[in-house]
Amino acid sequence: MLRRIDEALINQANHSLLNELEADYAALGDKLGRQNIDIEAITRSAAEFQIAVPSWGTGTGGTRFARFPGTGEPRNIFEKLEDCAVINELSGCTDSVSPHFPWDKVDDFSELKQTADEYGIKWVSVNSNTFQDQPGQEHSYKYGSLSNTSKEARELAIQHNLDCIGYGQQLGAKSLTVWVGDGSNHPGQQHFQRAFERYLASMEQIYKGLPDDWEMHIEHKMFEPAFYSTIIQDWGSNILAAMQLGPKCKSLVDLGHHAPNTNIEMIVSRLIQFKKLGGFHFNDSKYGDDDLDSGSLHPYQQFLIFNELVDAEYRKEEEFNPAYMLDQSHNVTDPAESLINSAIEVQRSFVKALLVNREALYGYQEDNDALMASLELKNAFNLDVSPILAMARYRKGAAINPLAVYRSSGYRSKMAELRPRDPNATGSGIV
Ligand code: AOS
Ligand code: ZN
Ligand code: ZN
Ligand code: ZN
Repeated sequence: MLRRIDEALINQANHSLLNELEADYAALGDKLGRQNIDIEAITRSAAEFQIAVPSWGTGTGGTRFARFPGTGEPRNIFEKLEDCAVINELSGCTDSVSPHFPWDKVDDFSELKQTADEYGIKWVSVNSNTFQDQPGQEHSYKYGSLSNTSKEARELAIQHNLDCIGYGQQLGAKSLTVWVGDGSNHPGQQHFQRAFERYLASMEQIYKGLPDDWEMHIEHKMFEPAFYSTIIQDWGSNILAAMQLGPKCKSLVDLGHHAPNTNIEMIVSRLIQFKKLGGFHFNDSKYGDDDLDSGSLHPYQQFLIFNELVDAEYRKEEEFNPAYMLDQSHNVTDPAESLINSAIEVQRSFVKALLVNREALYGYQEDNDALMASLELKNAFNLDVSPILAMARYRKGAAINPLAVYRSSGYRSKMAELRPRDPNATGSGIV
């Protein structure tokens, strides 16, 4: 197996932290034992939890105003993969990457797949991009892509999505994520129904091109880049489209794509109930699609989402297999550090949700005991599960303290030497 971070560095750092971790883990094990929770079972589940890294998240993001790249950033998909391998080696919970085309330019897919295999990294959901024109593009997406009034523009967008499926097949991925920026900026600019009909007709063509064992995930977003109306603006339009298209089409929930204070966990429950939950783009936000680091502002909301997910697993809900991905914009941090920390924050929400006593909660719900029901959740959320997360990492050979090892490895400054910045490079600023 190819490695980016020296194992000896991780082992040495782990060695110096192990006594402390074992003491904390034993204390937490005693505490959970008193609630009849087996810490070992929880740690095993924590170790199995995996979330995908978005290839575009490994570079510094930005806004329409500016982008401030750091040094040593990846310049192509192979270098992005290298950083993803680092993130996985240290966190132990990010064994897959979600690519974005055509941002990720690939000449030889088998070489890319082979390199990823050597790092122990899988390729998951392939993202298409019809929200910007590529140099020399014959028919513009200025007035939309899959819903454009121009047949030629729609056909171009359909073909690009079909191409993405082909790329994904070569990488071993099993799903296509479709997010479009289509919409309008002026009342009256677009006929809502006709635009949605055109979108659905285009998506039908893409659906027909899905291999039998593939899924297609539709991502909704309230606004931006269109500021008056967006074609798939919320989970309502999303699930309608997914239902119309067929069982292989499901909805994807990006946490930042809702109006502030939206009850996202309830949307998740509805999508689970109707077998339409395809996956997630995790991030956090205060105002709009800010793409802040996961769990940095609303950890309780993230926990409540996992409460629904763990509940669905507990009830053995059929056709329930959502894909977990991060989708964040790292504007002021080293993207690798943010991705390591965010993956662990999502894993933390999952682990806390495992601590909820489901049968007790159902009992409180039946009895309409609102306070005890809410405390069943809150008590799980309030527990510090860090020793479980650290022990899960340690046992898989990842780092007890991933950020400390990352910094002591000097990885980014080494990359600054190996990856001189191309002054003409365009960044993937939109996330
Ligand atoms: C855009 O806001 C969405 O979050 C999409 O997931 C998008 O494809 C991705 O963030 C890359 O821009
Ligand atoms: Zn997203
Ligand atoms: Zn977004
Ligand atoms: Zn995003």
